[in-house]
Amino acid sequence: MTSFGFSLLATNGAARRGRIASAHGTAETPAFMAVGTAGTVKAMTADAVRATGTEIVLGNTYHLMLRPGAERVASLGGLHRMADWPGIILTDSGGFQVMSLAKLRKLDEVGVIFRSHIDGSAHHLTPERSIAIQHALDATITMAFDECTKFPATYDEVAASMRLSMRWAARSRDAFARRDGYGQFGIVQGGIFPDLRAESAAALTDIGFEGYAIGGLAVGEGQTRMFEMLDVINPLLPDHRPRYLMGVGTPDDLLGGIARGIDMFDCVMPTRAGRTARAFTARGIFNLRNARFADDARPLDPGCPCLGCARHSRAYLHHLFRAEEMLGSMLLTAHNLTYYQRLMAGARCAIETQTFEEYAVATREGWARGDD
Ligand code: PRF
Ligand code: ZN
Repeated sequence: MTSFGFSLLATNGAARRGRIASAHGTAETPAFMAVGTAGTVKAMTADAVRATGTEIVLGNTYHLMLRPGAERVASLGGLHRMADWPGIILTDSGGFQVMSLAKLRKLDEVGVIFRSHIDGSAHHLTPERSIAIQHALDATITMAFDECTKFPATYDEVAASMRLSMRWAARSRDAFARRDGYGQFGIVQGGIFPDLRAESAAALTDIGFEGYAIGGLAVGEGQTRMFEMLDVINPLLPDHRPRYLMGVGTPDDLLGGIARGIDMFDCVMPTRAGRTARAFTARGIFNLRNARFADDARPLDPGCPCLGCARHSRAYLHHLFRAEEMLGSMLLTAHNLTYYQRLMAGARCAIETQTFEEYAVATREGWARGDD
């Protein structure tokens, strides 16, 4: 059995090209992970997800504990088996989703008590329970239980929230059952305060995790401040462990994150946009519902190998969305994930050839040029 590991294969400035090895296979980094909240990447079969070049799928403790229930997933052979995804699965720990989705939340030192957004039932999530649920789901990568500090917040509020997350991180580590090929990531918090970010990074590296995530960003602070925080945090994290920027982002956020040393990203953006007719392309973002596509016989994004681009016209995609046909969402989700994965593949190749900056510049130029 392979043990969980991260090898750094090349660097280009602060940008890193690496590989994650695990019990469920390998993943090339920088990596974009597809969001599969409820045990499915919405509108996609597992084969279709694989065909986009995706190597890691994300699952959510919060959603899966409520429906169908962690023990039920375990009795169905775990999330890999249930969802036909033998590859790497990373599960988020639940705290972030409780705060954004659940009702009647009450947070204290022990954990969070909340009511389900589905049926109003009461639940208690603690670091210990979150880690046990992620184990039952058979997550390859388990996330520590944290509080994503709201933005904006005062220095004292952010400090108290971050220190609670660090105590929860220690309890999450104690609760984690070490198994060959499985890993656990700690989550750096501390808002937009450099000294709190540094304190958090030090607390987590003292505990020692297989990887480190950066949480509490992309919550309204804006790209400039997010990038400033990455410049502060990344140099404080160990070189030989993967770094994951949670819930980010736009294609431009990914280029900026990679340039600053991030190895892993996840975001609902490509999948959610795909279901609402928005397409990411080499020439920027298109809304396929727009009337200008009604007679456009060209492929959506020439050179894209996805089904929608290889076999269909912009006019057909436009028609599918106007007619509210499910295939529109399916094809455009697959396209957007393919776009994100090709962007990452291009970045990996550019880092290897020491041309990442040129790659980023040329990619941004393509977006700015727009459609012909
Ligand atoms: N913590 C956790 N999950 C998250 C975040 C966080 O801070 C974010 C913030 N962008 C997204 N997902 N556990
Ligand atoms: Zn495509």
